[in-house]
Order: sequence, then structure tokens, then C-alpha cells
Amino acid sequence: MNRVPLQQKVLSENDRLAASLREGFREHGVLCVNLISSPGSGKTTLLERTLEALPRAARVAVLTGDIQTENDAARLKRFGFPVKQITTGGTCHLDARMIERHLADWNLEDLDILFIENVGNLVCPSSYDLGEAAKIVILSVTEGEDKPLKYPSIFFKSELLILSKVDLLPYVPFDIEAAEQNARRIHPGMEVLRISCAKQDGVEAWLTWLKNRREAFQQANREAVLQ
Ligand SMILES: Nc1nc2c(ncn2[C@@H]2O[C@H](COP(=O)(O)OP(=O)(O)OP(=O)(O)O)[C@@H](O)[C@H]2O)c(=O)[nH]1
Ligand SMILES: [Mg+2]
Repeated sequence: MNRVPLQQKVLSENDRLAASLREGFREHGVLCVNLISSPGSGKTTLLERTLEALPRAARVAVLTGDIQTENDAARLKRFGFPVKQITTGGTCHLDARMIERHLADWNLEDLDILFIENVGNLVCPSSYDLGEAAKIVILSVTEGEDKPLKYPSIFFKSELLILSKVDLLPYVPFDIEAAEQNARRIHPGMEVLRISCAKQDGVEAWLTWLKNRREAFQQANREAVLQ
């Protein structure tokens, strides 16, 4: 059995679909961000704090991935925005086909931002382009400052690192400066935000990052049209 060609075929099919999704997001001005972390680093909690801070009229939606359960979708639906759970049934990452299928009955014209919460995993999601404008990696302070060096791919491909649960810093031996340095050894110039959803620290800075990122996305789209 030769597994390599099959994996290449799956990935190239995913790339083709992701390119088509990216074109749809560009055409409709939807900033799509793909949140990736280990299980339990705080992806859904960050989305909860985000959705509760947004005005009711905000044009945002969430696709949230898990191997099993609709728990995260149930948590996020409370805020009144469109939310769908993607249950992979065992697959350790989302792929572009799953995104395409779950977007089928949503109108992209109604959205400004699409949040994708990937399946909790620091490895597999990094290989699957979902057509997003930006990957965002979340690392909580209970996971160890060496993780960017051990799992470099996702830190290399993400434009923003969120160091989460910083309220726990007094209780865990986590060198936050070293964590940032390790991330920037893998990805020089990487942006970093320190956030505690429990204490509501850094959430404003995250919302500002999102606003600026959406403006940059729109500006890039306008320039592409003029070329
Ligand atoms: N102390 C502290 N705990 C947090 C913070 N953010 C999240 N948590 C807790 O961390 C646990 C996991 O949070 P989730 O938001 O469910 O993590 P997740 O990344 O969505 O998890 P999966 O979807 O299962 O991968 C929960 O018990 C949260 O209450 C934080 O800022 N500080
Ligand atoms: Mg979650």
C-alpha cells in the first residue's frame, strides 16, 4: 500500500475547494478566520466573549468543529448569531468540503466575518486550507512555552498568536516571554495578543485586531479589483 500519493490527492482536492471558498469570501467581502489550538485552550470561550461584545446587528457567523457533540454550537447560539456545528465523527481537522457543505444555505452577502473554530488539535488542522484569510493559533499558559518549537507548522502559518488564560500565570510555571520568543523564532514578526477571557483582559485588543484585519482585508480586495 502506498499512502503518500493518496494523501497528496486529498490535499490537492482540498486546495482546489479552498481556493474556490476564498474567492467566494473575497467576492462578498467576508473576512474568514480559522481558530486553531489544542483541545481546551479556550477557542469557544474566546468566541463567546467576542459574540457577547458585538452589537446585535453585527454580520457575523460561526462554524464550530468537533469530533463529537453539539456542545460548542449550543454555547455559541445563545448570542443570537448564525452558528452551525460541524461534527467530524473522528476526523481530527476540518476540511474545505465540510466548510462548503455547511455554508450551502447561508448567504455570504449577509456576512462581514465568518469565524471557524477548528477541531481541537495543534497538528492536523495546519495542513488543511479552509479558504480563510487568516489562521489564528491559540496557546494557553497551561500548555508549556515550548509548543511553538514542537509544533512549528501551525505557528508558521498563523498570523496571530493568542496566549490565552493569562489569569492562570501566577499558578503555572509558564515563561510567557519565552513563549513569544519561541513563536517568533518560527514566525518572525508574528503578532501576539495576551488574553484572559476569565478576567476579560485583552478582549478589547482582540476586537480591535479583528476590526483592523477586516479593514485590511477590504482594502486588499479593493486594490485587487483596481489591478
Ligand atoms: N482560567 C481560565 N480558564 C479559561 C479561560 N478561557 C477558557 N477557560 C476554560 O478552559 C476550558 C476550555 O475552554 P473552551 O473554550 O471550551 O476550549 P476549546 O478550545 O473551545 O475546547 P475544544 O473545543 O474542546 O477544543 C473551559 O473550562 C473554560 O472555562 C481563561 O481565560 N481563563
Ligand atoms: Mg470549543
